[in-house]
Amino acid sequence: MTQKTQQFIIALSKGRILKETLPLLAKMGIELVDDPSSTRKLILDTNHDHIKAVILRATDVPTYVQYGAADVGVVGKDSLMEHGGEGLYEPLDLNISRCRLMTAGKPDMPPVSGRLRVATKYVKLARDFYASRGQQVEIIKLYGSMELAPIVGLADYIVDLVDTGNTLKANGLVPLEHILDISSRLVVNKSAMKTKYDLVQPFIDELCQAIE
Ligand code: PRT
Ligand code: MG
Repeated sequence: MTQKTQQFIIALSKGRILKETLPLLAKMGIELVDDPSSTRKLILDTNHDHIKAVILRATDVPTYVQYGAADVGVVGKDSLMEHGGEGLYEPLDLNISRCRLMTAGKPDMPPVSGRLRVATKYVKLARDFYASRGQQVEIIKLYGSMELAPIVGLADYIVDLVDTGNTLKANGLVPLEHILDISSRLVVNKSAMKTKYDLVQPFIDELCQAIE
């Protein structure tokens, strides 16, 4: 009796991480059949019948992999830590889409009396950072354009990703405290690591070689 080949599903983060992940997959001999920038399909075929890819919002990648809807995923350390990482292994640092998580604000801010107001989409990371310094803060959850918040007086500071610093500068803000170095990681569903070991382990090994 022939055994049915198990499916292997890779969850990829949209945007800049996807752009940097596809060349790594190509080095491993995995290529998307559908063009991710034009297709309306949500489950994409690859040149391997048993390997499929789903392209998701970065913040959803850890959730898909945690629940086993995808076996592995590629996601920024920022999204991963904000998710919490339950049910996931993180075997590889892909060293792509690097940036820093920082606090930022207006230059020459006078000391804030009372509780700081901090705008961010990284509620958990921001709370942990200020808690570690014993600072009382009110976190204001935003979904984008964090740089606007200090300018219009919505918040005293922001917690956001910084790469070149150009976005902060263009908005009259300065980077202040460095919280965390960010890069993209491979995450693996903990039970897939056991039940699909013969697919997962070679994938990890080949991706590791592709990074070098
Ligand atoms: O999804 P969303 O629209 O909120 O983010 P995005 O479109 O800015 O980025 P996207 O979706 O392409 O990729 C997001 C992921 O890429 C993050 O989860 C990080 O892991 C990683 N990454 C690496 C970055 C950056 N570098 C980065 N510079 N994500 C976002 N930025 C943004 C930052 O938020 C700020 O607005 O770029 C701006 C700062 O860049 P500089 O060069 O001006 O400092
Ligand atoms: Mg985006």
